[in-house]
Amino acid sequence: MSLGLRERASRVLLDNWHGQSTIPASGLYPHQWSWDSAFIALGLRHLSPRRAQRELESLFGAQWPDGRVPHIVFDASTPADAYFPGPAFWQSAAVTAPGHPATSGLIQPPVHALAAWETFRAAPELARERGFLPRLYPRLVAWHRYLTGRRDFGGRGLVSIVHPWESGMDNSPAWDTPLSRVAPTTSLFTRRDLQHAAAGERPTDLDYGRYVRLAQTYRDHGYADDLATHAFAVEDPLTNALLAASEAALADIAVELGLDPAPHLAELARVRDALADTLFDGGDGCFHARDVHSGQPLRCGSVAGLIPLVVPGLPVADALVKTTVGPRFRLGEIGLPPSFDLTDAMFEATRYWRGPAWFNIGWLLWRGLRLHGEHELAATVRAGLLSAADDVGFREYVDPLTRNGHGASDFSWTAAVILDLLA
Ligand code: 9WN
Repeated sequence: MSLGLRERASRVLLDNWHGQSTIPASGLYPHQWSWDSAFIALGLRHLSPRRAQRELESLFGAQWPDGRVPHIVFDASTPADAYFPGPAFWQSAAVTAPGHPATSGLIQPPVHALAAWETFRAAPELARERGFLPRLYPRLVAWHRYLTGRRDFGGRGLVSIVHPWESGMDNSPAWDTPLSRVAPTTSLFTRRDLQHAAAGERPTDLDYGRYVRLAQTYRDHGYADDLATHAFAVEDPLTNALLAASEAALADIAVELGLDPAPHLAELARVRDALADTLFDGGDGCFHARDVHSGQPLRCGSVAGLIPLVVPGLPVADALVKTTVGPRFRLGEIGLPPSFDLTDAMFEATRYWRGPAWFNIGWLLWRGLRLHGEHELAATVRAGLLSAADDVGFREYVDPLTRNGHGASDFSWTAAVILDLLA
């Protein structure tokens, strides 16, 4: 099984390579996406370490002067109307230097330093020869500085996201309450996603109207980061957990570069403590996002609440492990992580981030479980992900109960994490 699967996964990454970076999937996602590129590099490093390095370098080549790494870098050779919202919507040229690639103005979860370190480890000699880490490290530091310096709207040492697209888990039920306060846009727009995917597996039109309104407002304020501009501002456990894990990776990178890792280790400890002190719910055995405007926890069964397992030294890892195997996620039994609580009435097995299992989330849990010594459960997750991909191909997401595939086919990060699990 493994040999064929590896070859098929490699083929997906080769086909989706666009010269300098990899698209998530043809049709639905024809440009470069930020956190996709990080997961893609984790797989590409086994296929072509040089391409894996390029993947991250081209993403950081589109970094903004303020340090933010945009969630989409538009491919200039792709028709402008291939994806909505495209370059004309975001108008990034107004805030970046001439010649800068066209991008969106939002961010995505900061898994990049972790991917950069793992990419380095796959081919240290080549990376040293190419100056991969010396060039990337200052950019990674500026990225984290943007997040901690410009996005701490709650004043509690955690990063706030200002749009559901920033969470990477766009229509998660966790965002329903803060999103309900957002008036949908009155502008007319065409949803290109529905030309490539079934409406029942995507966010609703009402969701999209609100997504567009939030993005328009941010853009119309010159992408300024002040809380008053943002109707939606939440502290998300997944974003902050990946920031902490990436600080740990920055410490490793600093050592490789002969620099002092201590500031990164201090930052890791600071974010970890802030997470555990403020977003962990002991009664529920998981982390909840917090709505910065209302000050209320967004109690809901999103799998994002389990992702802090990737944080080294997390003091509440045992409680999280218990939750992963309990009735809400049944990870030990089904081997695939539902994106939402299976026992909740809002669970929808095939609608995007409201129930389906995603391979990048499975990879993060696999990594987190191993980090905390849960090797047997990690092996179950690995086997679940591999057999699902073998059965249905490299789909964007799968129904965690029937294992039927949904969303895009030949989806890059699915292929990439499978390659990594096979390595
Ligand atoms: C909006 C590319 C991206 C992923 C996100 C996923 C989806 C975009 C969309 O696709 O979001 O950014 O058009 O729906 O939710 O996690 O990065 O694969």
